[in-house]
Amino acid sequence: MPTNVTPEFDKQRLIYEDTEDLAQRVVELEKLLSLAPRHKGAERMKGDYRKKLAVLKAQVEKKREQDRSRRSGGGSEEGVVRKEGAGQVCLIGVTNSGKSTIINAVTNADFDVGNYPFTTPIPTPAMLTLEDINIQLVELPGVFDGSHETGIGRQALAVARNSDCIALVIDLSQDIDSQMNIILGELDAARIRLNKEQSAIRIERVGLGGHMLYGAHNFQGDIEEVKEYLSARRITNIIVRFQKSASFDQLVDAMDSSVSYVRALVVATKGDSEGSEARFKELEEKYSSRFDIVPISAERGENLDGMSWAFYEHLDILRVYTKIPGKQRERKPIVLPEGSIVEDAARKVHKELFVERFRAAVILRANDKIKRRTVGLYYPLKDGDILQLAHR
Ligand SMILES: Nc1nc2c(ncn2[C@@H]2O[C@H](COP(=O)(O)OP(=O)(O)O)[C@@H](O)[C@H]2O)c(=O)[nH]1
Ligand SMILES: [Mg+2]
Repeated sequence: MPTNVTPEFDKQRLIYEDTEDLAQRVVELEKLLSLAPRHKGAERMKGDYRKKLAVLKAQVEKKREQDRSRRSGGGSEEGVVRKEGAGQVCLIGVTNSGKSTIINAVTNADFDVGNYPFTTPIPTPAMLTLEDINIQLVELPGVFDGSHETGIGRQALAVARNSDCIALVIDLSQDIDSQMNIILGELDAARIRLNKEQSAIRIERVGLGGHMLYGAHNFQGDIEEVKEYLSARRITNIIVRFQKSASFDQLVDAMDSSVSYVRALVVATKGDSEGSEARFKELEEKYSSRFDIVPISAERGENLDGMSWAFYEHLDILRVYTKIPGKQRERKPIVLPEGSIVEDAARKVHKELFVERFRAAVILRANDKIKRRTVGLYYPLKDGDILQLAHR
């Protein structure tokens, strides 16, 4: 090889070549690339290694997928709790962290509370009424290190994956890090990503056209690596849009339909217990950049309203009240995803009348500068809007 390389590089090359385990090969090859010379003459060699790296990563990923589908018996999601109400929040935490007590405190439920492990062996729902809507709370069985490999744990995580929001319940009377590590580790193992931007990469499988990669400047790496990866996975036609800065790992996630993205927050409970203040501070220091953290004491009933509204906020929904001119608005709202427009509400009221024969809509916003506005079908709605629809 004409390229001048360092002795470290040569040594690493031997290590890499002698490594059999696929995942370890990836590690060694990445190390090798980091040791490669920076001058122009080495570009070609580095390019070859990068291609190899992409192929290796694809092989590792494929193997993981195979293992996964074998473990989960084909990936069917059994035991998912039927959703009811405006949205579902599931509570996940280690055993005895206080999940049942929280649910009992804000719903009519009467879950067993115990100072012994695994009081709640299956995902159990209860309804929280918040003003004029219902939010379904689901207690998941306590997680522990490796619980995703047990039947109960798998079932629990299947519920979490399908949920609208995950509340990480942290017991402030105990060590923070060990609880966080277990919960985050188990969720991660179940391929559930929390509060992650799903939209950094958009994937579209198409019939022809080859590898169409857009926004390549947003890819944190060599775009050739992406092409190699796709080829190694035998994907010939695909559109990949890098809409925001994204890493190779994010691409792998985006390609994998088994990864799910769920909104999450932390409920820090037992705020009445000894040492809870210091632990709460620690929790905030370490995790407030990733999660909203809501401190409560379920036993003393402290900040339960704050917690309930935090759930609401994390469901990313809005409430719209329809109104017939001259009458009071409807008491029960229509619940829609945030970002919905007049048409979405009209569709729920009566599609033929108010969408197909739509004439106009009036939005009443009591707290707005403009209290009454006439709008079209595509007008964006806000939480609390009162909506009058008129048809032809
Ligand atoms: N001091 C205090 N103890 C609590 C609080 N919430 C729950 N506990 C206690 O923690 C233990 C476990 O509660 P439980 O709700 O069964 O936990 P789960 O296993 O997560 O459902 C029980 O002994 C509760 O009395 C709280 O806010 N403060
Ligand atoms: Mg319980």
